[in-house]
Amino acid sequence: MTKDKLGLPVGTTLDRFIKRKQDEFPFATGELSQLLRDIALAGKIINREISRSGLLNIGGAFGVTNVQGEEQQKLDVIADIRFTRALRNGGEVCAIISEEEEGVIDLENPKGKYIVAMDPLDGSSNIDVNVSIGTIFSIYRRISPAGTPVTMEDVLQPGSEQVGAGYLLYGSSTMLVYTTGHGVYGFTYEPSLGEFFLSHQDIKMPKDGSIFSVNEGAYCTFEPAVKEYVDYCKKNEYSARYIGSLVADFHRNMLKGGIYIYPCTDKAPKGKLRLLYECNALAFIAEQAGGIATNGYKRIMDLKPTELHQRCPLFIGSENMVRKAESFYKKHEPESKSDAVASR
Ligand code: AHM
Ligand code: MG
Repeated sequence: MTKDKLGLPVGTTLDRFIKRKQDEFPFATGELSQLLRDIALAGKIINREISRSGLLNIGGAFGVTNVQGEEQQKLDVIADIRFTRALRNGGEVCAIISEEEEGVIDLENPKGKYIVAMDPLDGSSNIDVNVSIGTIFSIYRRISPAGTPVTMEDVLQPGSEQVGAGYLLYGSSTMLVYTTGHGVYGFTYEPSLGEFFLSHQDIKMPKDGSIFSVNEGAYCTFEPAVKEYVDYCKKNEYSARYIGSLVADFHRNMLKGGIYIYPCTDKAPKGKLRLLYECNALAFIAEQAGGIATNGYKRIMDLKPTELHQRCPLFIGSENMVRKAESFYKKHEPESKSDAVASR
């Protein structure tokens, strides 16, 4: 690959990169590659909507709540429609699970081999205040034969069965970061050319770090183990950084070294984040980058989902930091096991 004076790969577009990767797998049929292209296209469209949201009447609440009881923002709904449309038109996906829809969305592509779980616009509370937001996606291969109706077994697969996962980050620049289980690659969007270019090759998360990201507003209601870990971070003068957009907090921590925590709280007794379309995707990326993701006790990708919008606590980031956080749970295990473990 040609490199410029800064040592950066030059001229590798997302399309070219996907094609090159596909050629490395002799039996690849190209469908997963096309699916990634469809996601990138939807990402470009959302990026366009977001970047001019202050000018158009697409900010603010839509006036209804989603299945989680959360107020839907207009951009949440627009992103959901755009992604669903791109995946329906692509033809590789037979069904979608979305944060914005209660049930499984049947795309009426009976031949589609893949299932996508997605949060079309994550960090909704930041949409109207010009702060980074993201899109998260997880890709599974269906279990039932193509051409038959999609089953709950198809959509409730553990994260370890993902064949791909990624996110779009709409930040100071727009990025697409994804993995298909062979490392993590990041592409930065060049809006004047309408292309994503490879900018972050084979991303590796530092084993250790000094950033902790947690909403400390709920500190009083954290489990003792979480309180003690947060106190430990403060005693060691770690930096507290919390954007309130999971993708943005995760991305920063992956590049710089850090831990993101969304624990059980009084308001969110089982955690706030959703296993299928938030935790699993980022867990796959974290592990591919050398980090880890747990619910305090168990590996996120080993959890067997039982419902579409299932929530779980999340500890994700640099390996040594997450292991340290887990060690506080181990210390408290005898007293916290019955209630905390049961809820996991
Ligand atoms: P959303 O999917 O409705 O946007 O909620 C998920 C978001 C995450 O991006 C973020 O890390 C978290 O919720 C923030 O929650 P809180 O405001 O409780 O700290
Ligand atoms: Mg979300």
